[in-house]
Amino acid sequence: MFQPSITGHGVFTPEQTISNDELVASFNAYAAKWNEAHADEIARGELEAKTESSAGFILSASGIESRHVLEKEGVLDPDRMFPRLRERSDDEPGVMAEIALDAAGKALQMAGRDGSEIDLVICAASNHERPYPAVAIEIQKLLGAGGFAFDMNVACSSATFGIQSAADMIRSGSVRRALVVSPEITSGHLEWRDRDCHFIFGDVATAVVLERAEEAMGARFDVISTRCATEFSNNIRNNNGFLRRTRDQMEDRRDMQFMQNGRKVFKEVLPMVSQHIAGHLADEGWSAGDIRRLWLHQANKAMNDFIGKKVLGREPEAGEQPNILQDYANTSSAGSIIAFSKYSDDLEPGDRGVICSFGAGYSVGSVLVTRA
Ligand code: CO8
Repeated sequence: MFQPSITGHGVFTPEQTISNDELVASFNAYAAKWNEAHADEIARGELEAKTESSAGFILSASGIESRHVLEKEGVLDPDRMFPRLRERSDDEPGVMAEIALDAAGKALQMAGRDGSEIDLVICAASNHERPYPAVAIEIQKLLGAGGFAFDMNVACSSATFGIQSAADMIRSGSVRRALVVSPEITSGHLEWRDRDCHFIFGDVATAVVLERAEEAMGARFDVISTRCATEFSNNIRNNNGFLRRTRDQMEDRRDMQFMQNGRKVFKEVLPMVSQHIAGHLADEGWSAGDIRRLWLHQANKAMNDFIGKKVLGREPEAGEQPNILQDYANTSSAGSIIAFSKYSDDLEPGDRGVICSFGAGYSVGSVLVTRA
C-alpha cells in the first residue's frame, strides 16, 4: 500500500467577469422585453409577469458579488441570455479540454512533473461537452500522458469523488500519478433567464496532481482518508440528455437547464454535510480542535458559515474557513478546490484540514489531508 498525496494544484480563472449590477441590469432588460412581448397573455392571466432581480438580494441571500465567465456578451445580451462560444472542429481541443489544460499545467508545474509522467486523468465535472470520446482522454492525449483516463459526473461533488478514486488507485498501486481536473463551464447549463438562479454560478477550471508520498518532489498534503456519500433527490436537477430528441416539445424547455428548489436544498443538505464531516472526523480519530482549515464547497456563504460552526463547535476564526464565492460564485465541483488552491500554502507540517464538497444527487465528498 502506498500513501497518496496531493503534490500540485492549479486554477484557470476566465478573464471576463460579470458583477451583480451588470447581471441584474441585463436580466431586468430581458424581463421588461418579455413582459412587453407577452402583455396580452399576462393581462388574461395565462402567464405570470417576470419580476425584476436585485443586486441587494443576490448579495444578502448568497454572498456572491461577481462571477467569472468564458464569454459575457452573449450572457448579458437580453435577446440571447447564454454564452456565445465558438464551435470547434473535431480536430481542435474542445473548450473543456482547453481550460482543463491551463489548470493542469499549473498543477503539474507545482508538482515538478511533466504530463508524460501522469498515468491517470479523471475529468470530474458537473457536465461534459459531449458524451464520447471522454473529455479526459482528450486531455490525456494533449498532455502526452500515459495509462488511462475517464470522465465522471457527480455534479458539485465531482472533484472530491475524483480525488477519492485517484487516491484509492494510488494507494493500491494500480496507478502511480493522477491528475483530477474539473473544468466547470456552468454558464452553458445555467438558466440565465430565471431570476431565482441566474446569479448562482460561474466558470472556472481546477486541477489536482496526486502521487505517492515517497515520490513527491516538493511540499505535499497527504490524503489521510476520503469519504463519499449520496442520497437521491430531485431538488437539483437537469433533464437534458441523449433522450432529448425522443421527447415532444423540447424547444426551449426550462428543465433542459439547471433547476433547483434552493430553500429545500439549503435545509436538507446542511444537516447531511455537517453529520458527514463529523462522522468522518470521528472515525479517523480527529477532533474539531485538530482542524486548521476547512475548504468547503462554495455555494452560499450562510451555508458555509453554518457548516463551519457545526463542525468546529464554534464560530470559525478568520482564515479557518476561506470563502472564494464572493469573486467566483458557485463553480460547482471546482469551488472547494479553488479555496484549497488559494488558501493552503501557509499551512505548516502536521497541520490538518478537510476539503468538502456537496450538491446535486444529493452528494457529499470529504477528503482529510495533513500537510507533510
Ligand atoms: N432578486 C430578487 N428577488 C429574488 C431573486 C432575485 N434574483 N431570486 C429570488 N427572489 C425572491 C424570491 O422570489 C422570494 O420571493 P417571495 O418571498 O416573495 O417568494 C424571495 O426572494 C426569497 O427567495 P428564496 O426563498 O429562493 O431565497 P433564499 O433565501 O432561499 O436564497 C438561494 C436563494 C441563494 C438559492 C438559497 O436558497 C441557496 O443558496 N440554496 C442552496 C443552493 C445550493 O446549494 N444549491 C446547490 C446547487 S449546486 C450543484 O449541486 C451543482 C449542480 C450542477 C451545476 C449546475 C451549473 C449550472
